[in-house]
Amino acid sequence: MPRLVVVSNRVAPITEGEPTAGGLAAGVLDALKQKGGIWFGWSGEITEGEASPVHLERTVGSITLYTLDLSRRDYDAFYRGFANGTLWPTLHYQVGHAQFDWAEFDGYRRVNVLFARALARLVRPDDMIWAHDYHLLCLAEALREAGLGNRMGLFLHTPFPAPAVFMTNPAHEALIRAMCGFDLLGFQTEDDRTAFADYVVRQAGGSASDDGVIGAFGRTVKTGVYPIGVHVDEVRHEAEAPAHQRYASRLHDSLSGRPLILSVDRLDYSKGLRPRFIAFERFLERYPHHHGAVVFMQIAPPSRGDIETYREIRRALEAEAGRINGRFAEVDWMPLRYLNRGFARSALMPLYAEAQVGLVTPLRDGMNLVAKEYVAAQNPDNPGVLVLSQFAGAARELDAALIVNPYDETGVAAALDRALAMPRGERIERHTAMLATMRRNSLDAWRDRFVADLS
Ligand code: ADQ
Repeated sequence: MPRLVVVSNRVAPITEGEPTAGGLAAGVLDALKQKGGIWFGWSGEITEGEASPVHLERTVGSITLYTLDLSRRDYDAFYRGFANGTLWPTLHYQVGHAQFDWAEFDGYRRVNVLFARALARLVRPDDMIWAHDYHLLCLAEALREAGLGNRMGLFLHTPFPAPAVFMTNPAHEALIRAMCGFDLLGFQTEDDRTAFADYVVRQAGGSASDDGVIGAFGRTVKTGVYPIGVHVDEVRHEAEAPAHQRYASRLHDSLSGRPLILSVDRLDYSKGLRPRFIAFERFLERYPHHHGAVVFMQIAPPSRGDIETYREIRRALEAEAGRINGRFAEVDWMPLRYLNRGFARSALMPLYAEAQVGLVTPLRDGMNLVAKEYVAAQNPDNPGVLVLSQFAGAARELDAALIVNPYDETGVAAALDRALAMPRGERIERHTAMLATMRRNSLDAWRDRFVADLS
């Protein structure tokens, strides 16, 4: 049986017998457990000299984890530079945050080649290679240059933007040409897939047929839509697990019966945290009957802290949180709780279950698993309400949420007021519809469909 070789920028820390993190890690791990195989990626370590050779990280059952360390120079150009300073903002339509430097693009390609050469020594001719995300757009091209003829697929976890946005990146053509080195390109939504096909047809003179097959740069590539999901029952189970209620019960006690609006994100400008804080302020201005009667909690651990834009957004949020609380707080009520830290998954799911409103308002998001986890964690007999950005991939499936435009702060404020007043019957109806969709598009379905199409 062909093995599966998974390649992602980072390999998730996994230990036998312990629950894994959400999303990518859980989905990938299930696939590897079924088929056996290799997971390869960067170790997270930086060496002061050259990149290290591949080393065996760990063997977990039938899965072998291999990693390599990056040199400082590669880390700066590839990871901090092109991947997170250029591609991430561009793919999320945030071109104002995107920098561009050809030397960083060279570094990005250099690391893709480094990965490819390392992989060439690990894979067998009939292995299937499944690459993940925007760090590895040039991997298949580099693998083919290294002489590999394996089946190769890429799943893009981020959005793929409209061609006019993608073309603000001066390396756009080289990137699309490289992406066409894969046999299968998977996207989160039909919007993303169509945007890619549009580029191929209108900018690259290629072809796109109704069944998703694309012809460009002398290659034929299948494209498909594979919305990533969650293990619905597992999330609910975790949300209720008696052993993990420590934080949830402290939170519950501190609320003294007040309803909770909850947001959980990595601290990233694409997640729309600042406009969300302003929308909450607008909500307090326009609906004063909620004063003293509701609490908004934002959980946002810092991410990518060595990139200046990320330090800026952190400073801006701290200032906004202080200003809003200073303006509205009472001696016995603090409207906004801002927690600059992460929680273990086992503690997070019970927190979702405490919240009457899940507020998920990214400016753009490939999918957004927090939205799905929030829905899955709810008590079906008395569920909370999801307020969801129209620009999250999840909005394509979860159309029974209260859908908002995150740029419309007044609209978000109105949705919060509506969510807090929503009768139980309507909440159950919306929740039931979302849960049914999420069961259809589960994490298992995501993985099985991608792997089946790749093979
Ligand atoms: P992310 O941008 O990281 O992922 P998201 O999908 O919301 O965004 O979160 C991934 C996981 O991280 C979730 O399982 C969530 O529980 C966890 N997480 C998020 N914030 C956390 C916090 N503050 N504390 C603890 N855990 C937290 C990228 C894309 C998304 C896409 C996923 C998967 O940007 O659009 O949904 O990959 O494809």
